[in-house]
Amino acid sequence: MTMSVDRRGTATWLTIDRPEALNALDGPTKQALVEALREAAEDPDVRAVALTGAGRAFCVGQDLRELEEGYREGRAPDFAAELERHYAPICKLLAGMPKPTVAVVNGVAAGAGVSLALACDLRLASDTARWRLAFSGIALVPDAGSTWHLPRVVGLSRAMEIALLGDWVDADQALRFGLVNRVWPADDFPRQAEAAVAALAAGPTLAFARTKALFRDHLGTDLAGALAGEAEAQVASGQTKDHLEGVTAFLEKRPPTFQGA
Ligand code: LHQ
Repeated sequence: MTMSVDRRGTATWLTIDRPEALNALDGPTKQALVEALREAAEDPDVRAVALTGAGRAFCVGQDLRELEEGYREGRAPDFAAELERHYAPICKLLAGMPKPTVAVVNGVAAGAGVSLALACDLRLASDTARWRLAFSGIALVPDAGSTWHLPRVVGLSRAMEIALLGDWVDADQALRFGLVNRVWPADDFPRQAEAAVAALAAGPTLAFARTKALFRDHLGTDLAGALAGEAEAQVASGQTKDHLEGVTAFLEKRPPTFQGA
């Protein structure tokens, strides 16, 4: 197995498990990721999805060794097919996941590994994690959704810096750039990340799903459209059990217990 799926309470943890190749994405790993993400999306008992890597890396993107034979013969891979078969579905599944997605960035992230982290809602990182877009190192353009996500996450100027200057981004810089949401010391990172994911998995899942969809949809909407979208989503949110529980808990001066329904 090149990827493990681990249920921890109401969260599911997907761990890319090829530490000897720094969790580079070969065909079976990408296929396993597509399937695991589909299952997580459809399973109502899963209320948050964490994506992480085994060993010292998060993920270093496409497995270049898998493509070695063609390159040695002077042929580039069929990029259109590669991207359509796995990277686009993975990116869309992460972005459209009707529950929070968290990249738990335990170490090096490069190439499409950065793209996967960017497609998640939040990025939590160890202070040993470092980031490099890496595509320019092999004369490619950023892919797997990173041309869409990166400027939106860090702004156009920093996206240009990360893509064109190509330097490593360390934990401090990643935090300053807004590339990551939280950084913790490596020894405390597993505990902190697990607690953060568990808190998300205990949240108002349907409201979270609608929040995600509204933010993404409204990136291309004017204010009037956004107000209309919010109203529609709020009507639906108002009819959930979790809304009733949230208000009741407030009135009773106790923390709410959300069921994700
Ligand atoms: C790897 C890889 C790797 C295979 C380390 N593949 N084995 C491209 C094409 C097609 C379609 C769609 O999109 C893409 C986009 C992409 O994602 S292109 C790939 C972008 N990623 C990279 O260019 C990163 C390449 N890796 C590196 O530059 C280094 O490994 C870094 C700087 C990440 C880490 O360096 P070190 O800490 O010095 O480790 P290492 O280089 O010794 O790597 C450890 C092992 O991992 C090594 O295997 P070996 O058998 O020699 O011990 C590497 O070959 C393997 N590995 N990245 N992408």
